[in-house]
Amino acid sequence: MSSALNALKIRRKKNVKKGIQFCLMVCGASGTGRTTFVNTLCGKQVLEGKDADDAANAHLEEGVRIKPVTVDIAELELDDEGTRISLTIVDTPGFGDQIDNEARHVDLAYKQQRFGEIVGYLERQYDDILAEESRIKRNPRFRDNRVHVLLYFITPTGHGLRELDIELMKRLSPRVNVIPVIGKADSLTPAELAESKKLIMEDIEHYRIPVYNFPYDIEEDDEDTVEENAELRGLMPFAIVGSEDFVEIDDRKVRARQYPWGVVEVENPRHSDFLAIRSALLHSHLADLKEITHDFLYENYRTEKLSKSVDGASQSGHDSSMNPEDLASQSVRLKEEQLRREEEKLREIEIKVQREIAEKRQELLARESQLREIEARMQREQQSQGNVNEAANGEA
Ligand SMILES: Nc1nc2c(ncn2[C@@H]2O[C@H](COP(=O)(O)OP(=O)(O)OP(=O)(O)O)[C@@H](O)[C@H]2O)c(=O)[nH]1
Ligand SMILES: [Mg+2]
Repeated sequence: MSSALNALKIRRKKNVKKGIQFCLMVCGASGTGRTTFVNTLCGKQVLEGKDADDAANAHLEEGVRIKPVTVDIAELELDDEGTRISLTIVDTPGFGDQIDNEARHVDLAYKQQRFGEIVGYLERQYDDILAEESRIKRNPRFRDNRVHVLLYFITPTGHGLRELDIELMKRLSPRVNVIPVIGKADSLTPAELAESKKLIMEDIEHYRIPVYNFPYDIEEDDEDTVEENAELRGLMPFAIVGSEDFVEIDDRKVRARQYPWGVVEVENPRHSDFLAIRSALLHSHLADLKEITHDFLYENYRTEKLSKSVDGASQSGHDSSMNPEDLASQSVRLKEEQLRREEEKLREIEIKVQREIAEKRQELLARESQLREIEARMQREQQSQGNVNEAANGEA
């Protein structure tokens, strides 16, 4: 008992040491500043630049190219208590511009492959949990690698979404919390940026892309939450500026991009939404993103997967954008269905066993009567033999 308690305490301690686990994926076209953003967010070089990642991984099979990297960002002191976060970053291969230009005919296969890799990665993490959950003996070293949020980097074109963005975001959002961001936002003027943000949000609404939009309920949530979430929603898509360099401003070294005409400060809210997205991801909305991943996105995937295995074709094509109530009732229905099937199976077994018992009893009865018959015959034979002997004796 006490050793179990100790083990529990040690585990707790380890968890505190390791910090809260959180997993972020970045995705988008090549050169939109994903790597730079990740390194800016973590305050250190977590991901290597283009040359290293492309050359080294070019020969690997697809799927293997998506590799998570875990970094401890305890030193960032994200709130008063100094929360430690064990942050896992998943970078995805950037897609090139050939998609927009001449290569339209090779597009489809290329796109399917790229999209498949990313969606496949997300689903594999769910599969791993699903398998772990159904083990009798849990693997103590199992690591939950589900992705809690995906930052989708939109190219700073000044326009709305491209066809590719729409398609990919639509495919990703049933599996992960997607937050749209504009990469290298300093390449747009403030007016262009504002216009582009507006167009992108119109596209997201028009194409009904279920991005993570900092959900709130005016009646249920407290005033601060409503205000904070509305503010964050208003910033979408977040304007990202990242930099590996520091510039000295008023005796302070700040992360910034130095241009001949001036300095763009990463953490200046007038220059970028970096601080807002960082604090939403690592502080205010971390728990919500994890909860939605577990309670809704994973649950949704699980239901789909189980319903497929319960009765193949009839369930497979259902809409993954169902609302939570529908999903919950679907999940209950599925469980009932499974129970019913199991009961039916049990009943069948029972009937079979009873039939077998009845057959055996019949057989026994038949054997008994056979035995009785044999006995009677033997008796008769003995008797007639006795009679013959008596007669013979009489004659003699
Ligand atoms: N203007 C501007 N340039 C940026 C910003 N972030 C990165 N860059 C530059 O854009 C180029 C590409 O940046 P990366 O961070 O490597 O972009 P990526 O999306 O990881 O690119 P790939 O991995 O090659 O697909 C580099 O030259 C960066 O210095 C930014 O916020 N603003
Ligand atoms: Mg990169």
